Amino acid sequence: TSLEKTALPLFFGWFLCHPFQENLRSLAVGFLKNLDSLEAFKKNITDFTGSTERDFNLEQHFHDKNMLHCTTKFCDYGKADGAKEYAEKQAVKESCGRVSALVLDALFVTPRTLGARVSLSEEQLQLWPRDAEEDAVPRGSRAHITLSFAEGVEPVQTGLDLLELVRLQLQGQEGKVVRESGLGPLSYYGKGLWVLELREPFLAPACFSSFYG
Ligand code: 2AM
Repeated sequence: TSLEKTALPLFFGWFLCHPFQENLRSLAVGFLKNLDSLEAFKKNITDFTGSTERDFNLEQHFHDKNMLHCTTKFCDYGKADGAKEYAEKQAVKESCGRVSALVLDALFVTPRTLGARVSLSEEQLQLWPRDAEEDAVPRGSRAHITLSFAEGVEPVQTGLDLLELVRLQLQGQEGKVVRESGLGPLSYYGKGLWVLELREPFLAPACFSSFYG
């Protein structure tokens, strides 16, 4: 019915429970500070600044973002393909309001976005849409939390940046380990893509819900 159509949200996803939002933000700020101070990062600064040489500060490059979450289905109030079908799935209906633990196993940064990679459990994959990524990558590869993005960047970009990393890794590229930090190895993959693989994953309880905005 038309009434149901109007009920489709902007998106569905897992929303980080409160103290964990702050903890993750702190982790991300530490990551940026660390990266900013690295010689290897400075050497490749034109990835971020273009050809121009100028004062550059990673933390100022990225805006703070509130309400940290992992999007499952972007519905665009029903305009996105498959939005209605997704909203009507039994698993989706039953899961609204449920809390599960998200496993964050890496932080990544590009000139466009700052994100955390999420490794979904079998149960969480039940809520992952079929059309989130193409067949060439394992299901759930795109799952992430956007921590921030640079000015002028579209919100959809973080997932695309993560998919780029996944593709590189599937091709056998490992990146160049630039530093062994306390949290894990920090690698450079070229073209401004930096990845911190977390030795100890960050566990974040998160509530599955729709978001209307
Ligand atoms: P995000 O998941 O990387 O944060 C509202 O814009 C939310 O939906 C944001 O969380 C955003 O990105 C996500 N989003 C926006 N456009 C999208 C798209 N075309 N495909 C998938 N997710 C999208």
